[in-house]
Amino acid sequence: KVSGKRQALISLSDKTDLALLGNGLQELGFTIVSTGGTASALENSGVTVTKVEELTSLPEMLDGRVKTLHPNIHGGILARRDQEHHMEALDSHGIGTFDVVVVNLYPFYDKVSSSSGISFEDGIENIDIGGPAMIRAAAKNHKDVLVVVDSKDYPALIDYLKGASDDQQFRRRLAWKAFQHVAAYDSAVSEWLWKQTGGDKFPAGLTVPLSLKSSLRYGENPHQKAAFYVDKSLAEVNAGGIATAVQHHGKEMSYNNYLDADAAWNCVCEFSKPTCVIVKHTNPCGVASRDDIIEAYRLAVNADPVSAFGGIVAFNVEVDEALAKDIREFRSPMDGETRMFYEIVVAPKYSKKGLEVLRGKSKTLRILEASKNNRGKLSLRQVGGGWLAQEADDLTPEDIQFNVVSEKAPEENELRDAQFAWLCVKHVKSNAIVIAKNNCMLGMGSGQPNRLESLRIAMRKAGDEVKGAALASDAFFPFAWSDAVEEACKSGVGIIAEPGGSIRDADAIDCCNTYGVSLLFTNVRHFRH
Ligand code: 93A
Repeated sequence: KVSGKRQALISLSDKTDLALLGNGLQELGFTIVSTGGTASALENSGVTVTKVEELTSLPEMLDGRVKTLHPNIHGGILARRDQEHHMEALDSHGIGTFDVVVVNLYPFYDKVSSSSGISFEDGIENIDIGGPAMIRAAAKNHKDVLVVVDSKDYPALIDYLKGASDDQQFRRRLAWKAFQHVAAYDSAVSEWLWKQTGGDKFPAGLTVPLSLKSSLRYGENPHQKAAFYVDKSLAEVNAGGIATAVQHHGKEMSYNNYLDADAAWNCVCEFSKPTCVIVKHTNPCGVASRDDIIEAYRLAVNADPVSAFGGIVAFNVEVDEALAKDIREFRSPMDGETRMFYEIVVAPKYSKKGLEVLRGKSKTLRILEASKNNRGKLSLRQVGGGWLAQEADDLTPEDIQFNVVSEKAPEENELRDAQFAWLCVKHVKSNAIVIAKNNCMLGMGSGQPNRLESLRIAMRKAGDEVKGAALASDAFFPFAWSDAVEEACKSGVGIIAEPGGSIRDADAIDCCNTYGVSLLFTNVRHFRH
């Protein structure tokens, strides 16, 4: 080594905990080499720094495009310590080795996704070239170079350097993380460039920059290993959604918790009025909108108290003290005694008191604060040997027209009920039927391979209340007479909303006319497989 001292190379856009890192390395006797902005920040924290220019004998040039791309830097990272001729080459050119490389990249995702937007030229300038080159070089040579891309790893790095052991697993883990960081970055760049080609239609130039959020205790069942990955290009710009939710309390989120919380959150976000949605096994089993959110909550539980027990409760408004108390105390309508038990409460906000009260409900109750998922435009599902990609089903209520095809025109309140049922049915697994009245779901049937059976389940749950209620079906009715449409009419529903489009549409219309029921065609289907 030229200086005889261990050297660390630091070049950071995100300077979180830089002082901790710089001082930690300095105390361990490292010489610290750094780029312009990082060097100034380190000096401000009392760390002595060697500027990269001193090693390269060249200034940062081309507006910063070339700062560290130089053999005096990359030679010091890439040289194999076990190859004599590598070390001789470094010596003959006066190049010192680097033992530690700490780099994070230009904030490309934040810049191109900022709400104010940036020009194409600015987007290009935010593509980091020198940073990934250093990270890749260090990760390749991780046997001798520790590479850190995440400020959360600074304490572990310092501890490792203090210790005597040379744990190759630790080094490999850092290298793995480093390549993940670069891969996610390149994916985001490529995705952005795809959009700049005017190609925002499918088939997209699909690259999904995934990064590991956490290992999960297990998957859908305890014998399945599992983990949660976030879509980095989305999560880092605060795109909302369950991946970015903050957990205030409770047991660790499980695989099924994430699925259910996601379903509940997506459903409740559909509604503009104060609404409560209760989900069990990804299906909403209770939904109600009211000006008074406590009333909405109670109605949602009452819709199906058996299913609601152990479910996920979502609100689209703040949980204040009064609501939190009701969640804590409300007794199951089944026996009027047992307090309702839930896995998760998810809401956009909690008042201080509200949070305090909910925390007191149980040790395990997971309390999530989520923001609206406003960029989840791509949905991916795995099939054997491949992935299916589609745009998310993000039609809004305003996008849907409810065309009256029956002789009977609906009353205003019937139309409102049908629209409410329609919002709910979109979130129920196919075949999906929802029965609703007065901004409250009364019954739902889901996941049955035949529509008639889903309808019967929904009607059974709605009981007597089905009279005059609205019924929504996620897809058209293949048969009407002596089948689903006639059974619904006979049960006394006042209005039916369905997509239409069956070769037997005329039968459905005739049937509704015979029973004096209003029929609406939406021309939109909401399959959910
Ligand atoms: O413009 S670059 O692609 N060319 C380079 O040679 C280079 N070297 C480091 N970007 C480069 N960097 C990046 O600068 C790092 O990845 C880091 O994000 C940033 C740190 O710059 P500063 O220390 O001046 O704040």
